[in-house]
Amino acid sequence: MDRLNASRTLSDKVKAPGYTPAEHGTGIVHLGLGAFLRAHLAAYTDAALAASGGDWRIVGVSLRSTAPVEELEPQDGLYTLIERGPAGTNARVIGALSGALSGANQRAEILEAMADPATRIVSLTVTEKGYGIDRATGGADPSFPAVAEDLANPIAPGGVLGLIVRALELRRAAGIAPFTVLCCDNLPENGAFLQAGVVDFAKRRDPDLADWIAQSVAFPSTMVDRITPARTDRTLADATALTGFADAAAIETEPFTQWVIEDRFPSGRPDWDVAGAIFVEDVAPYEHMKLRMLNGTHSMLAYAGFLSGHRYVRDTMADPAMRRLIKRHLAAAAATLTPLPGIDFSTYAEELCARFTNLEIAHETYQIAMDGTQKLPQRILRPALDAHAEGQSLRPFAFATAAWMRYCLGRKDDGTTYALRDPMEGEISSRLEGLTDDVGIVEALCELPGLFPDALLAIPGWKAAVTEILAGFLQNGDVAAIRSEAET
Ligand code: CS2
Repeated sequence: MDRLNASRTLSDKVKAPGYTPAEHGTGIVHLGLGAFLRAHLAAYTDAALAASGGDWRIVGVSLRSTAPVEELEPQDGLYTLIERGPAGTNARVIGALSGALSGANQRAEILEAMADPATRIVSLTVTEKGYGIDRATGGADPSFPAVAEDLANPIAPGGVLGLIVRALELRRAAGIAPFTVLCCDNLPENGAFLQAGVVDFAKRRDPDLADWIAQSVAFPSTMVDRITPARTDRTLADATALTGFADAAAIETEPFTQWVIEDRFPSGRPDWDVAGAIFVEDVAPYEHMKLRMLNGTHSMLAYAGFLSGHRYVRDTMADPAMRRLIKRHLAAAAATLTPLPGIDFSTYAEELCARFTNLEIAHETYQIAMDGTQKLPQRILRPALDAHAEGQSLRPFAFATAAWMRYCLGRKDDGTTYALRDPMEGEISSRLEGLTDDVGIVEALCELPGLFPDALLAIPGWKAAVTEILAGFLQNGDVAAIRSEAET
């Protein structure tokens, strides 16, 4: 079967790019060449290129793996984006990617692309754990391997902070205006978060460069949203059926998409607004809404759902006990938010339930359960602190936390074992070694460095509630514990 590429005539079952990709130059280097870039930022850029043109195509960078490059290079960066929803399936071929590079063997080319005057934005989706920023101090984390390596060898960096700082240094030396840095990961105040990490990394190398970055580089915050499950064989088979060609880079997603961005792009940006992006002064309230309601509920349902045998998010919505807990969590998370003009949080919650119910999307609870230590603080623990400050019930947050702790044991009630897939996996397992009692498990996990805010641990009743719920899981089994929680 021939591969999809720029010389192919596509079948009429799929929408082709509304422009000639090769006529548009590169303006963006994106770090993190995964599914989310393809379903979100590249799709917005594709629509902006079709509507208003411009040299805004994207060079995608996979920091470690070469697989995305092998998928995309033979296809001239083209890939099929399949949207699946209750109203049917839509597919389009995206032309926004102008190239693909891998940090495994192309570090010099990556720096060259980032230092190129044509590059005006460096955007990122490297997941919460990919930055090497210490959440407690806000600075670069020298215990993170890529940070240590790049501090030792700053000329040929391979990590996020090292690459951004070196590329900015090269631009400054050559008298080229800096690029805008656009963090698109699910972290609160993600622009300020990345700025602090970058400036601190630069300070460890050259305080003067750090000052220049602090003063001249824009780091707008963004809220990104589109549920994008891992690709399956069905994705690839459907892409072939739709385009008429083999497509190793296809991706599937839901119809819903949202992007809220702070409009601080001193060197310009694509017309993402024509594709529906919303530009605002302050993204923080939107980020909190999405992180706490969508992602917080996702994490809760991932742990509880996985343990009770639900493979996909949609299955948890079909389980009456889980559905009640999902609704309870959405309401509790909403209650921690400051009002957002024009947004009704209960309508947003209903829309989220509809999205979670999407029968066409096979989003694995095990996928969402990954990297819990990186997700819990902003999704569950901070909201719990705010709920407490407002005199609201801590129970939904304690339940989510206890479900995560139960999940950390790495074994289902039926005896099957699974990998935690968390950067703190080794530390979690060694702390839990030999522990079987609820109190011991809660203590061991609460002491994980940098995870639980001291203020939360100091709240009378917090640990007791988590311990009581965990005891229910351990004594009665996961399904019974979840059912009984749904009745409280
Ligand atoms: C999910 C997110 O895997 C996860 O942790 O909660 O990837 C979620 O699907 C997206 O943020 C939706 O925009």
